[in-house]
Amino acid sequence: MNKKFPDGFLWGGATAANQLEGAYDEDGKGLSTADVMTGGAVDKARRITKELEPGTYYPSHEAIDHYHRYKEDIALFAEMGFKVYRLSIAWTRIFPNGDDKDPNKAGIEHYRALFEECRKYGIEPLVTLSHYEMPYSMVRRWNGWADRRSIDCFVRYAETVIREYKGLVKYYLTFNEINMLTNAFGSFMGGGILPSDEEQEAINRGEDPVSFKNKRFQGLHNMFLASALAVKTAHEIDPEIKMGCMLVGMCQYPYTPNPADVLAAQESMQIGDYYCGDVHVRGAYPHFAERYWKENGIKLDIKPDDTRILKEGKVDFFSFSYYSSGCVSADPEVLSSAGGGLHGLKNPYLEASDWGWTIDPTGLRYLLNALYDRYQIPLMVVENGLGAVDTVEADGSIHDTYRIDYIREHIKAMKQAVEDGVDLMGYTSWGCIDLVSAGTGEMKKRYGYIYVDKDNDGNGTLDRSRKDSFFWYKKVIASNGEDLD
Ligand code: BGP
Repeated sequence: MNKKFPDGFLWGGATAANQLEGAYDEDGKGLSTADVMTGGAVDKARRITKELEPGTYYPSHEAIDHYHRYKEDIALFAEMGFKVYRLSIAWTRIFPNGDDKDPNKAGIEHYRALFEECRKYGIEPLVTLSHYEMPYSMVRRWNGWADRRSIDCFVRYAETVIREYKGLVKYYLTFNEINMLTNAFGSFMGGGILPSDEEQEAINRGEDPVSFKNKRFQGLHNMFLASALAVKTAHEIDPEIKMGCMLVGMCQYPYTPNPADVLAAQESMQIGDYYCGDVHVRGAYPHFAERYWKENGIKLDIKPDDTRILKEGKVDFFSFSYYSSGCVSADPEVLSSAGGGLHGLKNPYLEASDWGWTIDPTGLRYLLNALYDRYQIPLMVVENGLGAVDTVEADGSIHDTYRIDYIREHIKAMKQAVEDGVDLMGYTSWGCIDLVSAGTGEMKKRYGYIYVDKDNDGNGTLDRSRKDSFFWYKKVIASNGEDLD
């Protein structure tokens, strides 16, 4: 069997405003959560400074200056043959404080020009409404998504942009990697939620205090409502618009065939993937939610109308990021000795990147099948790629064969899933142009087909150049995923 990628398959790349735009305070933009995060490294967490500290380096402030160079960058995407470009709108360019009386015209016009530039080349914009940033003013005043007031702010923002860009933008995602909120690590980037001093102390001891878990799960509930209302509104504005959710694709294997590990892995995917996926796709919490809330001391404020709102705002497609897989164990000894990180315990069968993320193309096929089994709506892989250090040769060339190998194997896995019968709409690899890492704030963790001359300390010309992977990906797109050599 050699089923091909469907005609019209959406090949392209993905970015996020706070990781590439820069111009953090230009043309009326407000301060966002990303703007108060310092640089970090693989072994050094990024700091959140409650005020901007003079002399501290904040990677988002200039990033790769895409705000001023978007025409050059989109021309390069077009040269690769992109059919789609996934980007996010900085909420703070439209509503600098979240609840401003009127939207900021300069912000609206900026994105209109950017979308028109994409359309000029026949590139379909795929827009994330909130990608790891929100107005910091909403955090200061009411701790971000922990408070229901954020719902109205988001819905007004979503409605404003969806109306403004009617006819220009057909595909939207509501929240980037919304399920990161199930994890303490994702609370600020994903939900603008800060722990109290007491909670922070417990987190520093490696705990996840009940009160903080409560804030995050309430935050998630508020975001689900906001997403559902945005979906409903978008469909009313233009029935042609397709709305998607966006999750971290969590692929979790049992560490051993011990039934206790198998069950632990199942539970991990239930909370990791299906808790958020079900609310978005089925419009209701899954069967296991109640027990989870009870056992974790989570008490949600669910209003009588909420159930109806969630039902009325089901998404049209399911999108997710996929970088790595992890293992789960029920054995405390393994838990303390196996090593690992964000994605789970380290899998002894897999190699890992320099940042410790295991490389597992088979996991992508596994996850595509698992998600399609459950949801039966079109899927899209909207992030995937290898964060790696690149070396620029004396003649300026960059031979990033490791990146080509990584992406090739993942495209093969997607093709297998298509042959399995999965309805897959498209693929946008992450960081198609080098940008700031979300996790570490570094520049040297590069994902791009396009190199950007800038280092971790902010030095460099910001000049763009084509890596070997640029020419390779161009061939992949031109052959609709057939020519992978
Ligand atoms: C996802 C985020 C992206 C992105 C990517 C790579 O979680 O949606 O914003 O940055 O991961 O992660 P990192 O930048 O930490 O390498």
